[in-house]
Order: sequence, then C-alpha cells, then structure tokens
Amino acid sequence: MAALFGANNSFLRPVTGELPADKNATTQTVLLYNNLKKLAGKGYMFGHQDDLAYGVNWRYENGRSDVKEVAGDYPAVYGWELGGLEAGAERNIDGVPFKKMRQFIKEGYERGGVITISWHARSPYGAEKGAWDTTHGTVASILPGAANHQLYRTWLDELAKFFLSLKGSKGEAIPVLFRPYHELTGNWFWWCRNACSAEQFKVLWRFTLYYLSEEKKVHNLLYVYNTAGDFKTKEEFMERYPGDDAVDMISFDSYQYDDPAKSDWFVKNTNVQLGLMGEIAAEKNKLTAIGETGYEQIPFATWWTETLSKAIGEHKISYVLVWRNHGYNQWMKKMHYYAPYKDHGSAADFVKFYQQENTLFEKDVAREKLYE
Ligand code: BMA
Repeated sequence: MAALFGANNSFLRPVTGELPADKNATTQTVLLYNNLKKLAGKGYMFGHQDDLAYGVNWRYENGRSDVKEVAGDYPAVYGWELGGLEAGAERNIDGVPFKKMRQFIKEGYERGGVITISWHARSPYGAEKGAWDTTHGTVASILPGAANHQLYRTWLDELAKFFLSLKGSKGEAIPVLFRPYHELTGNWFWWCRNACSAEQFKVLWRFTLYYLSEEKKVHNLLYVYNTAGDFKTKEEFMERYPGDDAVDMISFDSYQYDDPAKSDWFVKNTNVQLGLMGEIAAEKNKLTAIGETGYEQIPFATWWTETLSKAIGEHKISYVLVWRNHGYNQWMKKMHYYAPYKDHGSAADFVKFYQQENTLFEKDVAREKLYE
C-alpha cells in the first residue's frame, strides 16, 4: 500500500488504509492489516508454533527450524505463547524463556515474517491445572468490579510490558496477531463456553482490548477471535463474538484425530467450516485463518497435499498454523510434534506442499513487504 504519513515521522500511523480494532495502531500494524487483506487473494501463509526455539531432538540452536530443514525456507508465520508471563515467570508454559522469545520474534519479523501470539493464562485458582481449570468461575471473578479484577490488571500489565518491548531494528513496535482466549467455544479452558456466559466473555474481551490499548498504550496488536473446531453453524461460531469494533481476524482451531486413509471427515468438515467463516468475514470485512491445526506425528505420508491442502481448497485465508514440535513429551509419554523434520515420513510431501503456488513461506512474504 502506498502509505501517506501524517507527518514526517515514519512511526505515525498512515492516514490512508483501513484501521484495525485499535484505532491508534502503529504504522506497521495498520500496514500489516491492510497488506494481509490483499495477500489472502494470492495464497495462504504457513505457520508453525515455537519454530525457532526447538524442534524434534534439538533445543535452542541458532538459525535452526525443522520447517527450514525440510523445505529450505522458514515458515511465514511464527506462533509464540505467553502462558506464565502473567504470573511473572521467566519461561513460558512450554519452557521457552521470554528473553529468547523476544529475540526469536525480532528475527522472524526482520526477515519479513508474521508473528502471532496465544496465551494459556493460568487461572488464579487452580495453580496445578493452570489454563485448564474450568471449575472456579474465573472469568466472572476478573471482570471490572469483581474480586480478582485488580489481579487481572496486573496480568495485562505484564503482557503490555512484553508487547511494548518487541522492537524492530529502527525502534518500531513489531506488530503481533494477538489470539487471546483461543478455542473459546470448547470446554477445557477457564474462558471456554462451559465456564462463563457469552456476555461475560464479551466483557472480558472488550476490557482486555480497552486496557491494553487505552491504558497501557499497546498499539502493535491485531486482535484474533478464535473458536474451537466444534461449530456447525454461523450462529455457533458467532455466539461469543465481542463485536466488529473489537476484532480484526476471525479463526478457528481444528486438528485431525482420525485416520485420513479411512476417513475424509477432516477435509470435509474443515471445508464446510471455512465456507461458513468466509461468509461471515466477507460480510464483516475481516481477515481469516486456521489458528491451529495438525495431525500429531503426521503418520500419513501425504497429509500435506492430500489432506491439509484439500481441507483448505480454494478458500481465501491468511494463514494456517501447525502446532509445536516438542519431540518426546515426558508428561504425555509420546512424541508430540506437528511439522515434519529432516527425513520424516511426510517430508517429501511437505516439499510438494511448499512448492504449491498457493502456499506462502517466508521468502514469499518477504517479497510482499507486509510492513511497508
Ligand atoms: C498443547 C500442548 C501442550 C502445551 C500447550 C500450550 O497443545 O502442546 O504441551 O503446553 O499446548 O502450548
């Protein structure tokens, strides 16, 4: 987009282009928002959670990425996770030090990639269950006027500090697709459908946006509404939608659990859901994405071109992100990964997926100059 700036200061927001939910969003954030709208017509970006931090059988080695070792290119979208930051932890819920995360975010952004951040915030009650404590009415307790509201503000203070510390080489704030309270239609987190009313959820969302942008002056966020993969109608998808003025992107998470050799359920269902979401997005002029997906361990050699690619089909979305490559997970007692690594059984098919015209990796998005 040919941006016009209000003054001779590149950090001021452009006076042309549509503004996102945060009307004081920074220049680069507004540019990203507008550029993503155009990019969706060309293809969808591939994203991977924690891509630069670790992979199957390695941890914290400069420049490494399982995706790059297979495809020869980094993902276009980097997913990161803030769970634990609200409580002042030095490492997130999956052991990633926030200091390193900040550096990885900068690296990805400087190469032209897109950053998205989720937040498995701990419930103030269930220390052990963390985000997965659904028994205490946590949402009601943190809303304005309620017992834990001041505590909630301190959580957002920690997040604000982190967001404001994300700086590019010219000192500009790095834009982030912030996806809080993800899978909100599920029944496993304290912000899910079974643990709060639709009204409470909307207030939580709107307060969060207000507090971060107005009180903490965080202006580098685009807000991503994200349901679980369980909706069958537009009404179900939208039941807890906090409002057009509070959301920039709509999305859902959906994983493959059955065997794609025996069932095409994932392909069909995802297609239908993308259709429903696409209609809403067109009506409301919002961006769209599959916030998380994957087939754990990818035990199907052609999952990328035969399943995922078909599941997305001709739908115009901004990105699809696969979850993290933890490797062997002691707690789960199994291998936990969603992107292929070198010599993995689906690696050859992933290269084909990479070569498809409509899949965008880092080199593709670098050419698009999403922040200019
Ligand atoms: C889940 C698993 C967990 C992890 C959580 C938050 O899907 O990967 O191991 O702690 O996401 O990242």
